[in-house]
Formats: sequence, C-alpha cells, structure tokens
Amino acid sequence: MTWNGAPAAYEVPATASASLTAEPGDYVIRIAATFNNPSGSGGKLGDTTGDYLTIRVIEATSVTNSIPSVAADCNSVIVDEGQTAFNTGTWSDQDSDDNVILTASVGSVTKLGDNNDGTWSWSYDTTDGPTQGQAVTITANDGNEGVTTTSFSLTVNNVAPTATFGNNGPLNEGSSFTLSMINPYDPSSVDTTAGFEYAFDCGAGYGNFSAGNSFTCPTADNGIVNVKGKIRDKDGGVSEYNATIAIYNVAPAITLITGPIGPVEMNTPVTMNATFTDPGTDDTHSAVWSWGDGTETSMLLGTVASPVTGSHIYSAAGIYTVTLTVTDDDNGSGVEIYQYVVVYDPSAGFVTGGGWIMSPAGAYSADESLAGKASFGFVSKYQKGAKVPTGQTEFQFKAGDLNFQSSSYEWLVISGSKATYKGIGTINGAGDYGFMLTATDGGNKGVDTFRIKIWDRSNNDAVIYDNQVGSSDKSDSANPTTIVSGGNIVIHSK
Ligand SMILES: [Ca+2]
Ligand SMILES: [Ca+2]
Ligand SMILES: [Ca+2]
Ligand SMILES: [Ca+2]
Repeated sequence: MTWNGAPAAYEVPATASASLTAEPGDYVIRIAATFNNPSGSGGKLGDTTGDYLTIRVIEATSVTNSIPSVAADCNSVIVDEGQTAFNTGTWSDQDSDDNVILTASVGSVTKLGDNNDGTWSWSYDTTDGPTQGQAVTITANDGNEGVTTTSFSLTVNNVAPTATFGNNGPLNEGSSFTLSMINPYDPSSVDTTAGFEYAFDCGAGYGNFSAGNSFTCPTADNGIVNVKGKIRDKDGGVSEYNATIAIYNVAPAITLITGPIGPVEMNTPVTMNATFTDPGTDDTHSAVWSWGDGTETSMLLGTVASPVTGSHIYSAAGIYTVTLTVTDDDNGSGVEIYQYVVVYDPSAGFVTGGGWIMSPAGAYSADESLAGKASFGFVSKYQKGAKVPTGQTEFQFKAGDLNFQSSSYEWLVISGSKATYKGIGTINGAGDYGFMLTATDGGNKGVDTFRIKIWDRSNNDAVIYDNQVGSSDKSDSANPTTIVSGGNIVIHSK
C-alpha cells in the first residue's frame, strides 16, 4: 500500500489536500494526529488563526489475503509406460509470511525456493499406459484460503510386449514342428500381471489369439516354411516375429514286397505287390519294376498311392531278382529287391551230376578250418505236366562228417548250360535243411562247375555249408566258381 507512491507511514499536512492510493481491498489504518495551536489558547481547532491538525498514517495493513500463484513449465508430458514422468514449474505468494503447500493430484511434487520466486519439481513412476494418462493438477495452498491450481496433461504410451520366438526345426516332412514364444517381457507391471496372448502362423495364415505360448504345426511336404508369431498385451500392443524352417524330404520306404513263392512256368504272368510309405502326404510318386531280364515297367502314381502292383511275363527260364524303385516328386527314392522269381521251362530237359569237388576252407560253418574232398550225385527233372521237379541229391563232405540227402524239390531252372534247383532235405538223416544246387555243364571239352548251399530251416536259415561262401546273396544265382575235380555234370536237352 502506498500513499501516492510514498511509504505507508505518511504525514499529511492539514493544509494540503491528500489522497490515498492502494490496491483494491480492505485495510486497517492506524493513524496519529497532532493539534497545532499557535495561540496556545486551547479551545477547538479553528477558533484561533493558525490552528491546524497533522495526521500521520502509522500503519496500513491489508485485511485481504494474496492468493498464491502456480504454473507449469510444460503443459504436456509424454512418457512410455514403466518410465518416470517429470515436470517443473514456478510458484509464488505475495504474502511473505504464508507457508505455501504444493500438492499433486498424482505423483509427488517438491517445493523449492521462497515465496518471491519459488519453483517446483514433479515426478511420477508410471506402471501402465494408456490407463494412467490423465490431467495432472498441482495445487498451491497458502493456508489462508488462498488456493491456486495449474494443470498439465500426462500421456502414458502403452509399450508392446516382446518375447523370444523359437521353433524346433529343421525337421523331416510328415513331422510336426512347434512354434513357441518364451521370455515374454513388458515394461508395464500391470500388463505383465494381466498376462499376454499369442497367435501363430504355421505358414498358411494366423490362428486366433490365445493364452497358449506354443503351437504345433503339421507338415505334409518338404520345403522352406515361413512362420510367424505375435505377442499381445491387454492394451492391444503387439510385437510380431518371423522365422523360416527347413522341412526335409523323406524318401519313400518300401515296407513289403511280395511275389510268387513257387516257380512260375515261363510265358505266364507274374504279379508282384509292394507297399511303401512316405511321410510327405502331399508327395506324388513313380514306380519302376525292374524285372531282372532287362525289361522294366514304369508307372506314375498319385499322391502316395501305396500299394503298387506290377505284372510281367517272362519269356525265358531263369532265376530273376526283381527290383522295385519308388521315387517321390522330390527325387527321394526307396529301393527293394525280391529274390527270386523262379521261371522254369518244363520242356527244357533235366540235369544229372556225379563226382567230387575240393571243398575249400570256410565252407563248413561248424568248422571253417576243414577242407577236402566232397562228393555229390544228383538228378533233377520235371515230369511231364508237373509243376514241381523230382529227383534226388546226395552230398557228402567227409572231413565234416556231413551227409546231406534231399527229400523233396521245389523248383528247377535250366537256362542254357546252367541248371539251378532248390529243395529241402536232411543231414545225417535228421533235421530240416534247405538247399540250393547250381551246376554248369561245360560240355565235352569245358569244365563243369558246382555249388551247393545248405541252410538250417529250423534255425533262422543259418548257413551250414556253402562251397562258395562269402558270395553275397545277390550272386546266389551267378555261375559257380568251384570246378568239378572229378566226374561229370550233364544238362540233357530235350
Ligand atoms: Ca499397458
Ligand atoms: Ca504394454
Ligand atoms: Ca516331399
Ligand atoms: Ca517324400
């Protein structure tokens, strides 16, 4: 408060006209007055020339409180959830004695400085956006009913959660792979507590969101699969990941191949059947039957398409190995052989033999050190109209005390100068043994050859004797290598 710009305590001469200037409001004014009486006569003011009154304002006190002021430096604060939001501002109060209290509608505010030029600092640890976005009010209260507020906007952005996208590839076609989303993280503790949702794309589009953080995808073919996964928080914040998985082709596997068990007369159809598997259920296949006589039958199959059947007519007697190859559309192949298709010619004649060979070491499995002379004698022929040949076979390896005698025949094939036949018999008058005898007739000037292989039918076909031991099964039908040392083998043409 001022008197015309002068200090509040002011002396106003009685002879002057004086005015008071102050802020609008109510004031308590304490004044002092001095009566000037030059004549000294006393009496009333003005009854003597020269009287005047001096009035002095001693104190003028406003009875109206000044309200505090408060303002924010920044009227828009934006943070990501999980971060601490900050703002600053100013405050003041003209009433130097007032103790101004600052409060915040959310978070905490700290008052700095004094009533002339105070500042403040505000902070708030956010835990969830956008929920915690709001108008923040800072209130200054001087304790004398002087209350002033200022507001600023707080924006809390939601942050998308993250995770580690995993899979168990690469793998084979037909197998399932699993997509997973582990180690989920969200800077919002509230979002984390609420839990996340996941969606997966096995390569053909997304499925629905659910709480399951893994997903199993079947495969039907090889290739590179582009997979994706998403994690989502309660506020719709989404992170997406992708990966590629290599799916390998699996070659088809032939599980069974069947054909004629007994001998087949030449020029009659032979039917073979096979089953195969391929876990690539989208694969298509081709099959090739290789009949063992230089001819092949190829066929295109549809998707998978097991079983597969092939048919063939042999025009020559022989012992044939049939090979089936199944190939998928990704160049994976499975191969299986069938041994043997025995094709006979009932009109081809018969075979007789008699003599001995030098049995080599290793031929007799019970004692591989044994070697020496082994004698044989046989006859084998088809009787007219019969499918099964008849005859007799004797084989004696003295060093091993091995006396084999046939009891029945299964088939006989005479092909050119070679005769092969198969049957069963006994050793030293007992047991159940299979045998196969192969002999070539060298004619008048050439050498004859002989091989006999004997196995135990009651003991998983364990080989008992083979004078061409070490030859693989595939060469069972090859010409013998053991020369007949004495005697003769004769193929009797019809
Ligand atoms: Ca959130
Ligand atoms: Ca979030
Ligand atoms: Ca495939
Ligand atoms: Ca395949």
